[in-house]
Amino acid sequence: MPMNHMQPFSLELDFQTGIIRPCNNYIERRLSDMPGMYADHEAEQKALQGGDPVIYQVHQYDVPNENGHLLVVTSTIHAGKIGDEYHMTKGHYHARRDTAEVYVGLQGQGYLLLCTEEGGFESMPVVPGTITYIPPYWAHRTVNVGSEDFIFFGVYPADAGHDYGTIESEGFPMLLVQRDGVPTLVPNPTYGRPA
Ligand code: M6P
Ligand code: ZN
Repeated sequence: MPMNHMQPFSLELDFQTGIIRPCNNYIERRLSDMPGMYADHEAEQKALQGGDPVIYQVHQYDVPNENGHLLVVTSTIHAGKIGDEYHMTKGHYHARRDTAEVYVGLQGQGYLLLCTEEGGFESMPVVPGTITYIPPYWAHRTVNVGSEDFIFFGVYPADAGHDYGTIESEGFPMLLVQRDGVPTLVPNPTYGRPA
């Protein structure tokens, strides 16, 4: 075996919390880390003043960012809303657009929202046991529509990279909000325009 081959390894995944052990890349995103991403800016300001809540946590195990390697990652989105919009991830395209990703629902009630640069949009529920396939060229965002943590596992090419800028400036075509107590997709009034 050539010396530069990496050794196989295994990790422990806690399905109740989404924590991966060991974990060499932990990210915590608070509301202040995603300015202007929620449609209701007044509710955003209020929540920031009220303590800047942690919206989600990401546990990833980093391997070399090289073609051939895969990254494994979990996200734990805490339940809640900013205004009537459910807690969600920032959402991203892959910097290398021709790379896919797979998510597996582990806990809670979530949705996956996807869009393309040509204006395409799709959404699908993600619950424990759901496998979703995110093809190349689709931006992806996840949303917790339940009353407990929404936790999912993901795997994607290690050289994919994250492009946040496109979503930061354009947003997603649709928002997932609570209407009459029910998760409802509504058109994003500022889609395509800087927030
Ligand atoms: C999933 C994966 C990660 C991503 C995380 C949070 O676990 O797609 O690559 O980082 O969700 O989403 P975002 O990076 O958009 O904040
Ligand atoms: Zn991704």
